[in-house]
Amino acid sequence: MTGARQATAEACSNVALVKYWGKRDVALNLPARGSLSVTLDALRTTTTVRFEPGRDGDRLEVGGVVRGGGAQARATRVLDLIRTRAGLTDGAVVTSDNTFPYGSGLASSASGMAALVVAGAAAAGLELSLEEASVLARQGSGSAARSLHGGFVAWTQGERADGADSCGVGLFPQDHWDLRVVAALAGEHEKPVGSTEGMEQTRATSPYHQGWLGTVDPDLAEARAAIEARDLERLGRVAEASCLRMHADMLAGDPGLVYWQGTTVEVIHLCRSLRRAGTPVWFTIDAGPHVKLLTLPDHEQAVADAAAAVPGVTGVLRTGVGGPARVLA
Ligand code: 2P0
Repeated sequence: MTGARQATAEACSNVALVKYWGKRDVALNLPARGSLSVTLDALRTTTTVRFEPGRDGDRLEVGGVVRGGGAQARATRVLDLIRTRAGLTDGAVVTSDNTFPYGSGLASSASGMAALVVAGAAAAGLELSLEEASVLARQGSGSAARSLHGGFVAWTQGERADGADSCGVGLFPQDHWDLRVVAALAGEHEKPVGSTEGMEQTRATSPYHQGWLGTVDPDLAEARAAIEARDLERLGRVAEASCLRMHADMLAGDPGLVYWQGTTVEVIHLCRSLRRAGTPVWFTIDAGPHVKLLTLPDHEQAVADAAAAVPGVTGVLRTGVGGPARVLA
């Protein structure tokens, strides 16, 4: 092979409406249950991968800063899968930029891994379906499996030991429903425990873990039906329930995991008081302090203004439903 091979791709982040918390295989990032998400249009990662002949090792730069440690190891894990498939041995230079804060608890690993796989595969000359790309992205970060598709996406639990059937599947496309998500940022707090470690800690020590897992399949069916019917009240109820049950499971571990800050709780109460006053708005929270508020276009501005006024909220991001990951160049 002569010369460098290069491609650029973009992918959107996602937020789970029915959560993933617990693995059946840690090395392959295989989930104990499925999950369901909406792709987030305004939260994007753009990534360029360049395989350089003779280069030893990979170089990862995100937002102009060279990243080592776990971030680089995950990128290399995914690039190795691509190199093996393509019969390549060259190291890669990866440059990546986000439209939202990196490592802020807004799922930069989901859009990051999805964009890395799509750019890496294109640079290596591999033609992958979105499902095949999802299987590779999943091995970098579980939630990335859902960021290949646009719209509303299921990540299937799968049954195979090799994980080939555990990938993101598009349920409803981007234009199915104009749902809006307002993210209320509850400051910059270092994550006490990363998701991978947190899930294992919860699985090993929480007496509620089997109870949590038992809620997921019924919630998936309910969320899917609610999205199909474009029924925000129905979707909001199941999304809040899934979120709170997941956090109950985390809290019940030893030691319990507390990802919330005081501001997080204040935004929960704001959401419910807005709802009592007639605004259609429901919340969900991931492994961090920020609160994502689910609403409709006519109410997005009022929800964003109310969230921004909560003491401790350091910023508000607004987004609609995003499209699939794609090659740009
Ligand atoms: C989710 N989260 O469904 C859940 C809800 C956080 C809380 O997926 O270990 O970075 O790489 O598979 O995907 C965040 O965890 O974890 C996550 P790994 P990931 O969105």
